Amino acid sequence: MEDTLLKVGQTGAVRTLTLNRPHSLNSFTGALHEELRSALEAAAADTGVRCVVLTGAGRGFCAGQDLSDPAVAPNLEPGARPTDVGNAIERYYKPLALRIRSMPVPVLAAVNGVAAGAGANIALGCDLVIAARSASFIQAFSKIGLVPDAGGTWLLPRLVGRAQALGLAMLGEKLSAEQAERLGLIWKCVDDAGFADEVQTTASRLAGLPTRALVATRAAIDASQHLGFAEALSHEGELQRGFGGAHDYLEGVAAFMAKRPARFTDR
Ligand code: T3D
Repeated sequence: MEDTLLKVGQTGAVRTLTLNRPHSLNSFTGALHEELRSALEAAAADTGVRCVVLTGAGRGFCAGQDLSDPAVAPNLEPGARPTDVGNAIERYYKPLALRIRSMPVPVLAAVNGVAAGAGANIALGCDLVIAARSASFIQAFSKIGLVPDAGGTWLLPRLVGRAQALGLAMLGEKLSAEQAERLGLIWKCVDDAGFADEVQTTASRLAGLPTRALVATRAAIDASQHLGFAEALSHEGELQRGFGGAHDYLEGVAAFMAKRPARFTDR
């Protein structure tokens, strides 16, 4: 057994959260959910954190729900009431997906190995996904009689379009990191040897950028799904009105004019 279900590390302003149940490919139990929830809350509240990296220990990123967890395992006793799997979604997966989407800092999924079921969709809900070339993505739900959750039905068609979303979700085939990059499902696939460096470099870059503008960019892109073009233009105008008076804008322009690197501090 691991000492801790979630490892928490910090390099500069980058907080790294490592799912740490490698014997079951970091599948989720209620206890792991609770630890991850607390760690995300702590990162959100800590102004010294400007980027969160989510990754997995061992050879997997996350295999979704731990199917051996008695809280979700089907009750096979004759006449037994069916297990309410929806409870796990409402209690854990929906809050987790929403928390990641509303973090006050960018969230980078560093997919080190297989990401299956809710594990895949939690990764896809992060702002950037970098995968090691040996990693893979599986919408494993159809194989066990479920539908994609943890945001999958929303994320997949928006990331790759309806045709690919349905293919991935219905067939549940393993998609290599390279295929995922080619489809536009993820930001980048990198060689295993350079994976850790690429993750740290990208996370540090994100941490050095104007955090509040990055987070507003995420929200604006998500909001644009429900807006017409003219409404999106107006929304952008409102946002720029706010950001134009913020310290980071003054600093960004001053740094550009002085030909020096900017030091963004708003959070
Ligand atoms: O159910 C609810 O509560 C609702 C919520 C649902 C959300 C979901 O995420 S549903 C989807 C759940 N996940 C899956 O169905 C994926 C199950 N796992 C797999 O299909 C395969 O393990 C993988 C394709 C991910 C990887 O295959 P492979 O061959 O590389 O590894 P493996 O040998 O299958 O797994 C290694 C070990 O991890 C193995 O244990 P062992 O035999 O060495 O003791 C395996 O049982 C364990 N493991 C992998 N995934 C899970 C798991 N144990 C529990 N739950 C898992 N999800």
